Amino acid sequence: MSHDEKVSHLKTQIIRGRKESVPDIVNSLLKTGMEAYDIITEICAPAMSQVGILYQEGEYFVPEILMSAKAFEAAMEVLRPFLKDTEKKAAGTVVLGVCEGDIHTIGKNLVATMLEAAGFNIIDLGKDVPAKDFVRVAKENDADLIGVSALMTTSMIGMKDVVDLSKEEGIRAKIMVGGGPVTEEYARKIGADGYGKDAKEAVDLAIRLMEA
Ligand code: B12
Repeated sequence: MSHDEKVSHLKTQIIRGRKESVPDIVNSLLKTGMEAYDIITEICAPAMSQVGILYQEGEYFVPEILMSAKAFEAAMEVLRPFLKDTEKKAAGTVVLGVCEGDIHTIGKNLVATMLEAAGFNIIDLGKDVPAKDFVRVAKENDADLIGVSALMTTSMIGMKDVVDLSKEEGIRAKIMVGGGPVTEEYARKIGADGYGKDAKEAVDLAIRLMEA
């Protein structure tokens, strides 16, 4: 199989939710010298976007999405160790989670992995996290940053609660937000300290906020 064929094969297998075949293709792409980060951003993430389109078009339902999510996770399991930088660049504690009412964890997990690779200490609160938990855990751990993820227009309103509550409680952690429906403009409107459109931007932003 040529390199291009492997790339398109991996994308197809994620879209079809064939998790069994994923590790072998990912390993063979790594052997060709493709960077783990590029495999994620150029193949795996676009495959999940395609799954979203198929769902929107009524072609896919939740069970199909879940199979694709598992195939994506199978790729991440192979790739995660390759993302770890030996030389830690940043130091800081980030409390990370998905807004209340939202169970989309894939993007948040990717952000966590990339931040960890950049040297951050991650406290992962998981999914469906109430605003008060973000703030309480940030306070208890004297966190530098709070990262809030939301994938639905209905859940992203919870981000404003995190911002408002952290101001009320006077905690020092800066707040960064991201996820499908979130925009730079929305982040500014709710008074968050920053917005990142993907995991790479999340890392750049976190480093910037630490320096500020
Ligand atoms: C996978 C998926 C699911 C899976 C989630 C599995 C899991 N473990 O996460 C399952 C099947 C469970 C699911 C369920 C549902 N889903 Co869904 N799902 C998706 C899908 C197809 C892909 C999301 C994804 O993983 N993308 C890949 C990752 C890598 O990208 P990402 O999440 O955007 O993350 C990147 C950036 O956004 C950013 N980022 C993310 N978080 C953060 C945080 C910070 C701080 C920063 C800086 C950056 C950042 O960096 C990430 C990495 O690069 C999307 C479609 C789409 N296009 O997004 C729909 C989608 C999000 N789902 C949708 C819906 C409607 C649902 C359901 C209501 C369906 C239903 N009828 O039950 C339920 C909701 C359940 C709930 N209460 O949350 C809608 C939301 C529409 C809306 N209201 O806005 C979407 C957009 C599909 C659609 N087109 O209609 N879903």
